[in-house]
Amino acid sequence: MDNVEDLRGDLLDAVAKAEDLEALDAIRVSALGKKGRITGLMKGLGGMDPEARKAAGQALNAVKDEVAQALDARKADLAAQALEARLVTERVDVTLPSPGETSGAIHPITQTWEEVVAIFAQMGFLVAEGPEIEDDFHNFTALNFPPGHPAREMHDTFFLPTREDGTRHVLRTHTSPVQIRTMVKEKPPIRILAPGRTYRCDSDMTHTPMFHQFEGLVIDKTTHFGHLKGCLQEFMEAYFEVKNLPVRFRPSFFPFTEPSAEMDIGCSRKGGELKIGAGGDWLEILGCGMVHPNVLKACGLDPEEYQGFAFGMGLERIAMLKYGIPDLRTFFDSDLRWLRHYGFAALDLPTVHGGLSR
Ligand code: 2NM
Repeated sequence: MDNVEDLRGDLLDAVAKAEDLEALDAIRVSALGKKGRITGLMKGLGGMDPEARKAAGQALNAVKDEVAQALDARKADLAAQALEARLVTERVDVTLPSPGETSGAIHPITQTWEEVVAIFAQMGFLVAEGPEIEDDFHNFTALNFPPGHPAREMHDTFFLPTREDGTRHVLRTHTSPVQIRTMVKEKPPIRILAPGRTYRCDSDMTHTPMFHQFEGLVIDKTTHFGHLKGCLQEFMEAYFEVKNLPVRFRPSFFPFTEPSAEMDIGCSRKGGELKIGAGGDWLEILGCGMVHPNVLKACGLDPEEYQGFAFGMGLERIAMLKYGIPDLRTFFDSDLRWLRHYGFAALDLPTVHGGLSR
């Protein structure tokens, strides 16, 4: 049978020398487990006479407590050492400069948004924003869509549940309601850019239920179609970084403008590759026109006194053209490989003077 003093020495020595939590656990089992050495001695107490049993029992209990305490203390030491080792290897100096290669990137929609804002801001436009949930007046009626007009169906509108007062709100189908809100609130001259999310119940290869639009509005006393042409030509040349870009305007129809036009820019499609610039081919790029007198009236402006132009374009479309992104739906997939490929360096913000893109 084990001598209690020798056993105590053996166990405390082993505990002190244990290098990791596994070794420590093996010692605990060998001492205090079902078949452990201390447990074995405890079982032996039953065969002793009462006097000897009392003395041996006390001694054994004392050793048992001491070993248990040593095990706990060593376990805490090892845990502290492990933490210390981790802190050394995982140390981060937050004051060091960025290593340059960071895992985050600016989404091409954000990049394009900032580029377009920078160009129009340079021309003196203010950015205006508004709610994405709109009422019928701001999304349709004020824009010269009479109730029941078939053009309302053209828009594949998302309708919200009818409210208690009988009104039915919509997810805005364009950012034009922002222009309406501005004309209602402010006196001309008005020069605003309305960027934002828009929604249409449509989903296929070339449509997503949410997409981004940039609309612009200029209202003053003598603003005319020549101003529209010059403004949009200047924008296209700045955005696509092409001088003397050929442009043309074709007649079109929108309820909210008269006359209405579609703007094309020059391009070449040689060898199946699309290139913006001179080249004999044309690419449809945006819709525009002179604001309809009914729209001005709906906003409380006198069409005999004020006139102006408006335009609208899709942000995804102009981003795809500039950055060679072939599939619209990939903008919304949150695919990290795609984001790393098409993303932009953070803090590399576009300015007209500093260059719009890398
Ligand atoms: C377009 C095309 C043409 C437009 C008109 C207005 C408003 F509010 F002034 F009437 N905002 N936006 C407009 C005009 C939008 O998008 C293709």
